[in-house]
Amino acid sequence: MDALDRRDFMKSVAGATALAAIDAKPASALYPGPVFLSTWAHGKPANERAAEVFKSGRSLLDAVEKGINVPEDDPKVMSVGYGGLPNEEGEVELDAAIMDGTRHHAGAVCSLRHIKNPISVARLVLEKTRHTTLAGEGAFRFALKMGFQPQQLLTPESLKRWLDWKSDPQRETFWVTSDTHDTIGMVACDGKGHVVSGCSTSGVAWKIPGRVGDSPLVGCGLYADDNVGAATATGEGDLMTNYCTSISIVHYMAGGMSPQDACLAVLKHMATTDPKNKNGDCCVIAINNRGEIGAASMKSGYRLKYALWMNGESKLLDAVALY
Ligand code: SD4
Repeated sequence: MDALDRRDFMKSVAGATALAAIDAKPASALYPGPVFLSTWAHGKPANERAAEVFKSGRSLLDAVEKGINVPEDDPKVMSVGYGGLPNEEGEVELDAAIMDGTRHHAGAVCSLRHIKNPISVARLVLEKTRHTTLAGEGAFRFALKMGFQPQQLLTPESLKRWLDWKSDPQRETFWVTSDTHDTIGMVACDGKGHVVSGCSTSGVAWKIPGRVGDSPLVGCGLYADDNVGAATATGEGDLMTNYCTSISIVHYMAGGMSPQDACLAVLKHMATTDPKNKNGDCCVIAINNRGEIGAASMKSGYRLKYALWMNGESKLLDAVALY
C-alpha cells in the first residue's frame, strides 16, 4: 500500500466509523430545495418527472421511483426496462433497486423477466415485505401478486440487435469479454437532509442468463444514508461489484470528503489496486445530505453525461474523467 492508498484507506475506515456515529441532520442545507441527479441523457427527463412528482407533494421515494419509470417505459432507451437489450438467449432480464436513506433499507429485484418497471417492483419489496432482494421467478411471481401485467419486453429494434449479434461469428460474449450498457441511476436530496437513491437496468447486453450486475446490490450499485448522502454507479457492474462502489463513496463522504472528491477517490482506489481497472467503463454520481453533488468517470473514453435538476433548472453535463 503506498502512502496515498494508506491515507485513503484510513479516511475510509474513519468514514465507516463516522457513519455509525453521526446521528444528526445537517444544520442547514447548502441548497434548501430538492436536487435530483441522474446518469446519462435519459436521466434528464427522469429528473424532470421526479421533480414534478415531488412538487405535487409526494415523497422523495415516490419522486425517484416515478422518475426512473420514464426511461423504463421508453423503448428508445435500450439499456433500461421496455426495449432493454436481452441476455445471450434473447430474454430481457431486468435489475433494479431503490434505497431510503432514512430507514437504511432498500428493496431490490434481480433477473426479473416480463415486467417493464422493475424499480416499482423493488419499491414494493421495500414497502410490503420484510425482505430486501427478490430474484428471478420469485421476483416475477411477487410482481404478479402486486398487480403488475406481464408483457414481452423485446421491441422490434432490440430483437434485431440481438439477432445481429447472434449471427455474427466474431461476436464477443461474456464468457470472455463485454458489450453495451447504460443504467439509469438517480440520487436525490429533499433540501432537508433526506436522501434516496435508485437504479434500474437491463444490465450488460448479451449477458449470461441469471447474471446479476451491481445495480440491484445494496452498497454496490446504490446506497443512501440520511446521515451522510447517497451514491449510485453505472458501467461495468462485474468490476464495480468487487469494490462495493456506492457504499465506498458514502464512507468517503462520511470521512469528510465532498461528493466530488469521494467519487474520484473510489475510482482512484480501483485504479491503484489494479491498473487494469483504468480501462474500466466505470462512472459514479453522489449527493450529500446538504444537496452538494459529485460525478466522475474512470476514463475519458467512457465519459459520463449526467443530468442535474436543481432550482427549477434541468441540465445535462459532462462528468470529470480520472484518466
Ligand atoms: C450492470 N452496471 O449490469 C450495470 C450496467 C450499467 O451503464 O450500468 N451500464 O453491470
